Amino acid sequence: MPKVVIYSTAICPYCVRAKQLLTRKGVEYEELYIDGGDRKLMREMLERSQRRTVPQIFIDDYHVGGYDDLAELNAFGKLDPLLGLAPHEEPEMTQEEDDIT
Ligand SMILES: N[C@@H](CCC(=O)N[C@@H](CS)C(=O)NCC(=O)O)C(=O)O
Repeated sequence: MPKVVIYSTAICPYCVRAKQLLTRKGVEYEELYIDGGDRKLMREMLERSQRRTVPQIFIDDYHVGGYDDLAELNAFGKLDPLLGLAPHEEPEMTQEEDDIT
């Protein structure tokens, strides 16, 4: 499974949403707090993402972006392949359900 890294801060509703989405998928992630007094981490996030807001999410070296970007990838079915998750298969219809449609 690829490594997921989230640059975040202690108070950050968008970070919470991003983490919830990943947790729902059973994906583990490493969270790096850029407000913990370690300026190196802040610089690292700026250099890697060219963005100043949190969260900034990386799947291995792929820069996803923020929560909106993560949610959009998910809505278009592009997130699971990036995460190495098996494609979601719709259950086959029973004959009865098929007759209705
Ligand atoms: N559209 C962005 C919004 C991110 C955002 O606004 N994050 C807030 C914290 S929850 C932030 O970094 N605010 C500081 C700023 O705007 O400079 C996303 O979905 O990640």
